[in-house]
Amino acid sequence: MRRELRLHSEKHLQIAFQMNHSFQNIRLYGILDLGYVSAADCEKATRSMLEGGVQILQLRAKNVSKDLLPPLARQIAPLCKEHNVPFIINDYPDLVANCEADGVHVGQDDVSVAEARRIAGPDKIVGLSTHSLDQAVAAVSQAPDYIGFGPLFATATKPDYRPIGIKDISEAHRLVELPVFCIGGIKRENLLDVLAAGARRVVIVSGILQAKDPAKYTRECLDLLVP
Ligand code: TZP
Ligand code: MG
Repeated sequence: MRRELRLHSEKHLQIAFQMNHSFQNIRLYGILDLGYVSAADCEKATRSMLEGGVQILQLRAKNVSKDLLPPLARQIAPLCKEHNVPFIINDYPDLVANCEADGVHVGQDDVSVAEARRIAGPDKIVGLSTHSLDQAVAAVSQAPDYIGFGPLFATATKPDYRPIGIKDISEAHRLVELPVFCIGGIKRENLLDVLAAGARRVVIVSGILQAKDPAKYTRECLDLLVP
């Protein structure tokens, strides 16, 4: 029994190492949010984001029937695979397999990281949202593969959350030994300020999806992130 436990935790450590390692070069996280893109336009928007260079892509569908996600996800997953970009489903660990996804993103009020991992599978990516420095520090004990940290600025994409600003970004990076993705109200125009405050990785949602040319906008953001 003891030996099994040890083997299990070694395997988990190895998986965690591989996951962390694979985040090494990931700086730009794009979210295909159905609040901005219709189901009919998902494929086109996905192609633009991938062409522009998002390095991880999430499907986020609030206020949309759960049944609609698998067929949509199965259009998006192969495109992400072609670009070698991990594909993440928001909120639903139980849909990961059916959506051909590489992982799931959960919030503070969703199932725990451990439960999400149990449901999605041990080799899947599990991300966790955090909304304060305290939550970011507390996230470490849950061992997600990455955290979101924000909203930094007020944003229509997540209107009910108090923006936390940029003052805690470097402390979050100092205290949290996980990939930290800053999120919330980040646009091409304020990206350099966010980076100057200590951010290394960012999520950009409405900035990309509402741009006249989403691929170009994405490329310009990536150029700032990876000079
Ligand atoms: N979690 C914290 S802020 C946010 C989420 C999903 C929304 C980010 O969207 P935008 O449009 O880039 O501000
Ligand atoms: Mg959620």
